Amino acid sequence: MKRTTVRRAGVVALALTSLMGVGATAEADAQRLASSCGASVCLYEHDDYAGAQEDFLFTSNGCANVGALNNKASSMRNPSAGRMQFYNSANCSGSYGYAAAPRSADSDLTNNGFDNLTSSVRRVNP
Ligand SMILES: [Ca+2]
Ligand SMILES: [Ca+2]
Repeated sequence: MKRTTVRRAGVVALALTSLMGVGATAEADAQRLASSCGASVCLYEHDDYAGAQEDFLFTSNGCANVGALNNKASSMRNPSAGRMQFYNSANCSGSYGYAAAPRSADSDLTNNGFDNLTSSVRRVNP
């Protein structure tokens, strides 16, 4: 099995989310809308950065397969300086169907024809 230089941070992010108190929900929601992505690129299950979140931390250019959110991502944040390409197939095979510019976010992938399709993400140079 080919090793990748990509480290998955999704488990950490989910653990932090579960530690937030009930009283902090409204504040947490506001914070989430402002920015909830501390990794290189983050996928969200629903539009407007809602639902489950999966984080990807790229330390170099490379490809990462989507885990729990495979074929479920409906919005994304890319706070990194890298351009990200989203693929319908695993292992970034074939041609990408969506590209995220550095420091960009998209609250709804539907208008890009890529709702619930992303199976892998590749970081490439801008
Ligand atoms: Ca979805
Ligand atoms: Ca797919």
